[in-house]
Amino acid sequence: MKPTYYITTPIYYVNDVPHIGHAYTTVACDVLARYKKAKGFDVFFLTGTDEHGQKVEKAAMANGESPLELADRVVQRFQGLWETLNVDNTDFIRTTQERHKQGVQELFRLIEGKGDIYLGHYEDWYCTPCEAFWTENQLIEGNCPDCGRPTEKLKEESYFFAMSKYQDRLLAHIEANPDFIQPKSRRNEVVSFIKEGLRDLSISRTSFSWGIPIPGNEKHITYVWFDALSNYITALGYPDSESHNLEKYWPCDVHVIGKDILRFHTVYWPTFLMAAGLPLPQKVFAHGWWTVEGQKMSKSLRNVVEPNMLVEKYGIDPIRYFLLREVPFGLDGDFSHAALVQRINSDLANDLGNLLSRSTAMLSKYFDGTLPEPTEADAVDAAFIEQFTSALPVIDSHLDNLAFNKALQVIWTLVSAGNKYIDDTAPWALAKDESQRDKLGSVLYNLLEGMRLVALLTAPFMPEAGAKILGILGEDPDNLSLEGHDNWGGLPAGRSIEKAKPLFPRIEE
Ligand code: ME8
Repeated sequence: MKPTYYITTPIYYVNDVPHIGHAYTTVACDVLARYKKAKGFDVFFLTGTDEHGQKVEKAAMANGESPLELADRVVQRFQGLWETLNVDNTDFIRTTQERHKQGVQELFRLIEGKGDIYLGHYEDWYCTPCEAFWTENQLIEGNCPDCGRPTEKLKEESYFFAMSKYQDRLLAHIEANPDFIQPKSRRNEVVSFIKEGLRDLSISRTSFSWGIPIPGNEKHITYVWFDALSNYITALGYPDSESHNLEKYWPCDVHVIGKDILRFHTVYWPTFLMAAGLPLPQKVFAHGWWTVEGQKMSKSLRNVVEPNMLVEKYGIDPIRYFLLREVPFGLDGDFSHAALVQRINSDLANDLGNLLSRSTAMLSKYFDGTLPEPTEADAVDAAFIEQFTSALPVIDSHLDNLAFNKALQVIWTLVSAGNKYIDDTAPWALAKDESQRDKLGSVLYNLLEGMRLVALLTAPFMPEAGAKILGILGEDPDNLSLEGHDNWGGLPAGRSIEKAKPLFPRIEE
């Protein structure tokens, strides 16, 4: 049986349309999902939408539509974008789906049955126009931090989850599993937060109605984070499923999230799971945030980067590449058009595109496009080949650590090695000397075989380019498997390979 790999994105709120930040998380997960598939894993890659809660209810009201109408409309924007970006998710969960609703209610019942959910009162400062509760610390001179109007102390009946009970167990788990929260700086942040003391968590609301009713007391709806976090198991069919996906894929290998929702995933979610007697996720990785041309992305600044526009202008693969190459995953980064154009022109058009054009053009010119048999490798050839074989495990370990930019750096050292190999071996000089014919043949074989491996390694990041290069090399563009295909020497001599057209056009701005 194949080993399994379960990876998730956050489920995105439908009160906002998708932007570059959402694309970032989802593409990152797609790259890992594709890579693990290529390595022979049975992959379950989940994304979806978070459709309940007051924010969605309000956005719908402002638009004069029902929350579900809003959700039905916006979910298409997300699904459409993932299709455009070549995101190959296994499932897409919407929290308004019946399967999810049932799972959430079951999880509530289970935890309640174990005695970790109780009915009490939630008391805080309430802003009636905003329909929002605020803690004393959040108020600005006693007024609502959002609208500035006066607030009043209000008591609302609420169900509570006994989160405080799990404080020590959670800390012990984090200590015993150093990889549970990544990167390390985030882990320290969570540990300090827990050490300040966990309070029981209000997990129901009565002040609005757009949510999953609490079983047995329908005056209450489920708090949106209890609802949303459960998606990671309801999508697998929790509490049980004919597909047995829960037994097969849970606990997940990694929840990939933005740093904004770290606490929900590393404090709330694990303690819910502990209460339910379910295993915890293996890893939660919080990536950084993108700013745009140095500024925070916001509707009011009108600087929200719309991924569809970028794709139209620059293409899918370059955007996918840029997002993961530019900034170390885990750190904040800045999106700028200049940086994007620079990456496309130098890494893609110059380095990768030129290597393919030069190699196939020389094969055409010197061997009529027929791949020669490689003869014995001399020191230069051996060193070139060795770079490829030694790079594979390094790339593998970088991807296991979600160090996408490092993995790409290593792949690009191979691309550079190819260009340097051409300069060092000077095929044009070898071609002038008939006695060097075998040597010339080996050089071209090695270049194109290197190209094949580069294509396979690049394919998770740039599926179109990867498949295109493989097609040019006469390989099956649908077979992106790295299992048994990542050994040196896969290209059969004698094959016809045509001169490639430029893979990435240079962007002139
Ligand atoms: O928080 N840079 O949904 P959401 C990088 N529904 N990533 C960004 C970003 C930026 N500027 N802006 C958003 C929610 N993101 C909840 C999640 S999960 C059980 C429920 C990404 O629509 C990042 O991954 O606000 C962040 O965590 C996510 O979008 C938040 O999406």
